[in-house]
Amino acid sequence: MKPDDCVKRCSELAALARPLCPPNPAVGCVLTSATGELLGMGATQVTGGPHAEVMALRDATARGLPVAGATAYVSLEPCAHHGRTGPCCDALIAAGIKKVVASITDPNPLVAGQGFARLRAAGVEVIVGPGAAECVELNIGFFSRMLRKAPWLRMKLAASLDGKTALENGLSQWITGEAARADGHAWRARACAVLSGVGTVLQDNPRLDVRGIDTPRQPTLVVVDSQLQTPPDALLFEAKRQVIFYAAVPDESRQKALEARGATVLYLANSAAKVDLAAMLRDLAEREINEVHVEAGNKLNGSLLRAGLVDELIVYLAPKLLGLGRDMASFGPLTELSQALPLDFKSTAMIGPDLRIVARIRGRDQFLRDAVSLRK
Ligand code: AOF
Ligand code: ZN
Repeated sequence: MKPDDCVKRCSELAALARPLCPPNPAVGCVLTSATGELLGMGATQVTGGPHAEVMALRDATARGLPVAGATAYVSLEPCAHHGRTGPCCDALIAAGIKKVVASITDPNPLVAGQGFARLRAAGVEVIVGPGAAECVELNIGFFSRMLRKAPWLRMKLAASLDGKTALENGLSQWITGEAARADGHAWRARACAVLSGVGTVLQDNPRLDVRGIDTPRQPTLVVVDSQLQTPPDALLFEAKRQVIFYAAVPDESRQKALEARGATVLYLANSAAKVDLAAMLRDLAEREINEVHVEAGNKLNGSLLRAGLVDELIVYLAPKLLGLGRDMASFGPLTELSQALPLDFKSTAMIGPDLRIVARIRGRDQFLRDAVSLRK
């Protein structure tokens, strides 16, 4: 295999592992002989399971192929710490790997260059860089959690072409088509948490879980509910997954009723007796939440945008006009056009009859570019 193909295969292996391994980053590894023959491949397994490098070494063993003197391509720096598993850099050294081509330094402070240092100290040649952009995009939430101590926050919106998410009377089911809704579930599935607000819970009684997709795990559901108004018989309790309520005003009996349904209730109030959203995101990062997928109403959407906490929008636009109705997010009114929130369109795609736009709040991904340019 050519070096470029090995780097590409690592990204592909990592992408396949992506639904399995959060909060771990998705990593791929390819082992080749000095003459470029494929010896083994692997990817990160479910949390607590082996990392990509160990899977690739095992694959070579299973094929009966010796790896002494081989090159390891890997889409993240091999780890140097004892976490849920042992250090991959030591496993590579012990196997006699002579060269490591890694995409990017692991931002985890427990690793952060130490994996490369240990490999070099053992006489292994280390090259860093190929495939870095792919690795950070695939693991955007992991990089965000490690480098910003906050999850990557993606807000999903479904609207008519004139930007309405519901009629004035609240009717919203359904504006976009089935294909767009299925695509939305795929984005939910890749997140560590789905975030919504009590307004949506009371209005729509949604489940907010991943359906119609074969997924090994359900994202945690996070509900912003200042006064704990969620009814204990809400449909969201039907799905098997962790549910966390962030509240502001303590209420012991409501708290107990929600806890009796298996939920966790946390109080994080700001001075206005509302949930401190920035503190909530820091708390979620401490709970190993990498990507947060927001599906909420215009109030919570507006609060998150006003607080400068949104990184990315994923907008499904249906080819119809609804006229007067509900907006995507309530903030403003702004008084100058220069106050507009600047975005960069990242991608557009047709999803069935609807249009999907992924847009980033300008500058929010600077930490990724910094991480890519860092070569250790
Ligand atoms: C690697 N290869 O495939 C991945 C790595 O608790 P542990 O032992 O599973 O370690 C988790 C950390 O390992 C994670 O935070 C990240 O720094 C690194 N992930 N490292 O060498 C892999 N997924
Ligand atoms: Zn490792």
